[in-house]
Amino acid sequence: MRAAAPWFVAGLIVLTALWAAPVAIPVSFHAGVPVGYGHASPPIATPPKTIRVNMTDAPAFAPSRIAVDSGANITFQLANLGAYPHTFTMARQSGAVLSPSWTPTQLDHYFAVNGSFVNVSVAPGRLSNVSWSVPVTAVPLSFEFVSVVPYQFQSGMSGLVTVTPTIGGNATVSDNTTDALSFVPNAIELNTSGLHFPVNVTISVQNLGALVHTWTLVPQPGVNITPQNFSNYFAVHPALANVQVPSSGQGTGNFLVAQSGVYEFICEEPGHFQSGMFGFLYVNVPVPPTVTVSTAIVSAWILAVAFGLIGIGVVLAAIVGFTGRFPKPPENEDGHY
Ligand SMILES: [Cu+2]
Repeated sequence: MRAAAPWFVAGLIVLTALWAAPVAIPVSFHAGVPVGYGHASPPIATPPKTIRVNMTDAPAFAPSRIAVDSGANITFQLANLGAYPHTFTMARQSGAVLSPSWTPTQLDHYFAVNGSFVNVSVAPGRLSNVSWSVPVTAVPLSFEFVSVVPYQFQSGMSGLVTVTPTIGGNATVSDNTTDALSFVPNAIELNTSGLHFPVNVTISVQNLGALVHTWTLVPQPGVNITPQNFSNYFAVHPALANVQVPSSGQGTGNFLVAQSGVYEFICEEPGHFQSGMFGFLYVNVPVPPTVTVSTAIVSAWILAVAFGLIGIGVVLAAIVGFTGRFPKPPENEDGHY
């Protein structure tokens, strides 16, 4: 047993080393390059707007076409210039087309089921003010308005409010390029919470080196392009931003971002993307706090330690083999094991 002990110890060390070597210990640490942060601000509020709409016995609204901006606060000033009552009744459903062939009952039924944004009855010769908060939208909307007094809509008393999307806010993002063919930072976080899309983003890119670069942003979130396919990709999906970064200078650009997500940006100068010149713009997506790097480096480190342990084991085994034994184990006080 005593003779086998050193080989047992050496074997244990080797087994430990072999166990450690292939284990990919997940090691993560903060990216060497700090994360950049964009800054967002709301748009300048549009002042409340008063829109006068005349109601006549034609019967008709004048004007019958009204254009408003997304999110605006509107006061309709409804003037009944006729001898009959009229209503200003606006549908809640964008794009809904009300049919003049409907009976008054069917028209009432439509509004009873679908609701209305505005529904005001104005007596002959009277003026009525009603306020309306235009929905916030990133796409155009349209709402039909009619008079629900029987047979007025059926006789043509209708109109249309169109809503134009507006920019929900502004943001600035900055980045740097280096002659090491890298973006610093290569991860930029932009938080636009509280704003609606689209958000107008101004990007400025400072060149910290002499080589010219581009800061070229993919238009679709969640898309990863490669050095091999990016030319074809941009041919089909025009870049959202393509900032030319002059030597030792600054390039600026502007783009509208329409939705949250992770957008990749690259340098289009030949070979730069391939050399690692790319990064990501995180719109309302937190930048992962840690970046997991290749475990190859970690494995190499563990291998070095493992081989060190093997070395110690071999030396220990050699010593034991040479001297024939381990140091004598300490004896108990009473001399027994
Ligand atoms: Cu470049």
